[in-house]
Amino acid sequence: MSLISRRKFVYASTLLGVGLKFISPSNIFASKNNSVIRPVVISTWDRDRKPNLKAWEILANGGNSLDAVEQGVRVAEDDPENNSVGYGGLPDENGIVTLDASIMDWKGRAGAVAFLQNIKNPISVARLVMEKTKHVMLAGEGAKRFALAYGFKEENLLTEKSRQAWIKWKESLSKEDNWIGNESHDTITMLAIDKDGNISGACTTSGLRWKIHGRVGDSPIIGAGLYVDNDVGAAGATGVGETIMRTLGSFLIVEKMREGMSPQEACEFAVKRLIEKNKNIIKEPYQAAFIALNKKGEIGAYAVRDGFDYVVSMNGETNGYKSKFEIKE
Ligand code: SD4
Repeated sequence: MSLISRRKFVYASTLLGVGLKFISPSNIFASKNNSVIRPVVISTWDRDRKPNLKAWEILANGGNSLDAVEQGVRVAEDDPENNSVGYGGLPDENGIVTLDASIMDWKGRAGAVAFLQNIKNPISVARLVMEKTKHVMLAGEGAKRFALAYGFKEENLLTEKSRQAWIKWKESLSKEDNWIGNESHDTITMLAIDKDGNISGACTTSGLRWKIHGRVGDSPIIGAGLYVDNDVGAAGATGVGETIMRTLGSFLIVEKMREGMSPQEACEFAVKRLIEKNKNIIKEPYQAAFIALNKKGEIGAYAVRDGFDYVVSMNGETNGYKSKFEIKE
C-alpha cells in the first residue's frame, strides 16, 4: 500500500468518532480576575468523550485527580474501536500489540510501563509501579510478570479488526513504505486538577502502528509524553513519539509555565522547538501535539499541523475543541 492509501485506510478506520460537534477555542480558558477553576479535565483527541466523562464523574463526586485520570484513560484502553490504545490497538510490524503508559501525581510520584504485552490496562500497571515499587518504569516481560503477580489477566489484545488491518498492510508492503507518517492518532493523554488543587496526569498508547518490534515511544517517558509538577501544572503529548522524545516537550512546557508562560504560550513554545529540532531529521509531514493545565485550571493546546482536537471538562460541561496549529498547509 502506498503511503497515501495507508493514510486513507487509517483515517477511515478512525472515523468512529464522527458526528461530534466542535466548539472554536477562545480565551475562555484563561481565568478571569485571577480566579481559579476546579476541577478541570483535558485530554487528547476528541473521539467520543467517554474518558473525560468518566474522569469528570469521579472529580464531581469529590474524588482525586489520580483516580480520575487512571479511570478516565482506562475507558479508552478498554474500547476495542480505539485502535491506538490498549485492547484493539494496531500491532507492530510482527502483528504484536505492545503498549506504553505513564502516570504522575501531585506528590511528584511517577510510574510507567513500556513494551508491555497481553495486559489490557497498562495505565493501572503503571500506577502500581508508582505506588508499590521504588522504581519508575518496568518494561516488556518484567512488566508483564509484575502485572500478573498483581492479578492482571493475560489476554489477547489483537482484535480481528486490527489483525485484518495488519494483514492488509503486510500484503501491500512496498519499498516506499515508511514507519513514520502523518497518520491519524488516538493516543490518550489526560490531565486533571481536582477540587483540592491537586494535579495528576496519565498517558496510554499502543504506539505507532506497524512500528519495529521493540520500539518504545514518548508516552512512557516521564518528561516526554507526560509531566506533572504540582507547584506549576502538567503537560502531555500525542503524535509521532520520536519527535517528542528528542525535545522532552512535556517537561519543557511545565518549565515554561514555571517561568510565567500561560499553558497556551508554553504549548506553542514547545511545538515550535519540536519543529525546529526535528527539521533536519524527519522530512515527511508528521503530527505532534501538546496539552497543558496549570494550577489555576487554565489550559492550552497546540499542534504541529491541522487535525488535532482535544476534550475539556469544566464547570460541569464536556466539549471538544479543534487545536490551533503551527504549520499552515
Ligand atoms: C507514540 N505518541 O508511541 C505515541 C503515538 C500517539 O496517537 O500519540 N498516537 O509515539
